[in-house]
Amino acid sequence: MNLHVKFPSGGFRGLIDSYTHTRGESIYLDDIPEISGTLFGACFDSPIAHGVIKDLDYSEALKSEGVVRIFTSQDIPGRNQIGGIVEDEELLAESKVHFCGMPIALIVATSEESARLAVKKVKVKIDPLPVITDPREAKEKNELIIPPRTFKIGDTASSFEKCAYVFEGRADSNGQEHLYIETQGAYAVPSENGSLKIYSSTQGPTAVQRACSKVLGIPMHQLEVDVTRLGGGFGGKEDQANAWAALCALAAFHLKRPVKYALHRMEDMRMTGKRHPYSSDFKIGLSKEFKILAYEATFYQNAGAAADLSPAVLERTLFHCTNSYFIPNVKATAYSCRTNLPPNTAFRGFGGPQGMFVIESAIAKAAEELKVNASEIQKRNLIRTGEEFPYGQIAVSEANECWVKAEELYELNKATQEVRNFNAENKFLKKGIALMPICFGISFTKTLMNQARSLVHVYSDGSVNISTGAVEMGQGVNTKILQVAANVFSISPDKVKINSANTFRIANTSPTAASAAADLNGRATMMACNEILGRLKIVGAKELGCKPDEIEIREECVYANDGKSKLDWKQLVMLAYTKRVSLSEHAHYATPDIHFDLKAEKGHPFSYHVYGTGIVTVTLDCIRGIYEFDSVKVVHDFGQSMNPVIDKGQCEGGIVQGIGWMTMEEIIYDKEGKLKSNALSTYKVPDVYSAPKQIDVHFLETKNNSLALFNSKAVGEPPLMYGIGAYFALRNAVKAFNAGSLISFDAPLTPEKVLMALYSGKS
Ligand code: MTE
Ligand code: LUZ
Ligand code: MOS
Repeated sequence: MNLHVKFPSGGFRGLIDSYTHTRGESIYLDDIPEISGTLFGACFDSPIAHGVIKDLDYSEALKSEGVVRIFTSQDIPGRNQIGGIVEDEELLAESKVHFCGMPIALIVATSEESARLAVKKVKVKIDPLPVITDPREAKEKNELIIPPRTFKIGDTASSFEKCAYVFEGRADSNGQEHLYIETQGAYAVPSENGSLKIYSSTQGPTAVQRACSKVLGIPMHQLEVDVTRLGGGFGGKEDQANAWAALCALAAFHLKRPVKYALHRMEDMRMTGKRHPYSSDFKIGLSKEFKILAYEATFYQNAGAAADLSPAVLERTLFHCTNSYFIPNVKATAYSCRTNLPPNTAFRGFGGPQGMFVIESAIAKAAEELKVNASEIQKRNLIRTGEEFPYGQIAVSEANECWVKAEELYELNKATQEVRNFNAENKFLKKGIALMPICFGISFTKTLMNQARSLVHVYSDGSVNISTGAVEMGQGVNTKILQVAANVFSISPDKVKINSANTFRIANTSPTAASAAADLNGRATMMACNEILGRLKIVGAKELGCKPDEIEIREECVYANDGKSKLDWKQLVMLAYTKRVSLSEHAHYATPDIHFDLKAEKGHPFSYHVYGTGIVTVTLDCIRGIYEFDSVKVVHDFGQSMNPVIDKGQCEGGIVQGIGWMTMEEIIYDKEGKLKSNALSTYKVPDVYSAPKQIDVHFLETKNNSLALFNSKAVGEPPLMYGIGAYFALRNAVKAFNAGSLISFDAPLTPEKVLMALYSGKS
């Protein structure tokens, strides 16, 4: 493996997986060599969104060629329950179905084709029940997943009275298909005494282990879950990989043969949940000087038919409902509404983007009514260090730094003037520009999840092997963990290998999520490596006749009191081994100082916040309603990036994914709860042609990041939220063509909706 740079201190660049990725040699679930005798699963899933199962007839399917057995809820030896936060989700439907795509039976056959052919021969009679797809309707009918939650600071009612301006409105954002390149899937292999090894495309190996343990009714110690890497997760495999693993495990458990199930794209789109659509009401009050004095919001989250992660997503919507602004009086209430859609789930940003879209809509509404640029209001209200978020945490803010730097670096005044000039000169082409400041809290909002472990082995040849609970899904976490070991030991990256995430090596892992995997698992790795290094120093000191703290390893040479010794890394390791000193360590890290009181809805839930400012510019064709994003220019708070190539990639990917959510990816369920956008021909994600023509990422170096790994702030989710600026840039372009447009705050702003908006409100 050529890693370009021998030592990390020389500036480590890129991803360790690049080599095998580009050669097509990286191993994903479907690349695992199949053991002979492997069987294949496929689900018969509900064609109806809500109803009572009257009859299930799979006699024809059983006779179908290659079919070995068909499993229903009756075959579950443990509990038919996969709900994580709330126990409200059956693995296989018993008497009722709650959404189109809900698994009813698992067909196991000798080939994938046979299994899928047999699925078509299953007959079901379902007495339909009323279908709810709209979260506001669910709220009216009191169909709530959990009781509503409210975050409050100050007193909104009395402050609205003091405001010079008050505006109200409604904002809607739609869901988003994860569209990981690798679909969901699992492969369960039985071993002795009823144990199983389960390969799963999951962000949460322990979540899979727990779900399988519950379903099979066997202890977790019999379930080895192994994850080499994912072809993307984006939150979609934080919780929703469990079902497929549990189904494979169920079949393998009964049949004592390996069983695999990798979903086809359309099955995946139909059966799995997505980003939560939200419908929200807002009320914003400003002073004469455009200070936001009061803000109220009510969020209706479309949770789908079961809780899944919705309560946690709901919470993050509240945490981020004021984005990067300080507002002294806030009251935000959120309802998690049960509908008859597949349970919606984690998706990059985890409810944060939905909350941020609403405050940005409120600001845009105010700006439009007051006939000023939204940026006038945005800038005046950016949170400052020492100010308080509605949930009680005191900000250590980079919001102003990012904004001011973006203004200067990207010559905002000039850019704004250019847009104005362009619009004055062009009748049917209009440009729009918008600024999007972001603020995202790093840590799982559930405090207990902020823990991780790392198992480090140094072998007698000086090579190092590391296991953590972190799952590599293209975000580069393995590279960052490798950098930690290479750095602490001061050895070549070639000497370090990162293992698959495996529940027998690392127990009780939190999912790789919340952008926190490198911080948590990297810290644990740093602790383990430092522990081993300490032992090596004692061995070296004895050998070289000095004190342990006088020993240093630099680029694989051992130094005593700054003098190069006769020992190198390999010899030191071998010496320790011969002296019977342990060369392995298992370390545990728990983020310090975070807490949250659920009764008061106050606390200090995040180890830190990530800030940034993006400037989005778009050109709109006002005859066709189509558009191109000229540029997205951001100043992003990276702390001190430990791997600029990875971090820039995360920014670019996040931005394009955010733009997709806001402008073109349109999930459509009909009134009966059937997914109409159920294939890549009807669901459009950004391609190279629709990605912005230019993306600039400026690395703002900031301090105060001692809880970040090597002071390098978490980067996985925050950049997605720059994409929200795309909606507002596009909206501004529409308004430049038709100031009286009746355009609503309704994302995604697809070309279709743009075209309607361009000519709405005109007589
Ligand atoms: N990047 C790639 N290439 N693929 C992914 O699936 N998931 C995102 C982000 N970046 C994702 C990604 C999400 S939702 C999260 S939470 C983080 O990566 C998780 O990894 P981290 O904690 O190591 O940042
Ligand atoms: N998952 C989770 C997350 O369980 N808790 C979180 O706070 C979170 N945040 C972002 C993404 N996933
Ligand atoms: Mo990311 S939504 O935390 O998997």
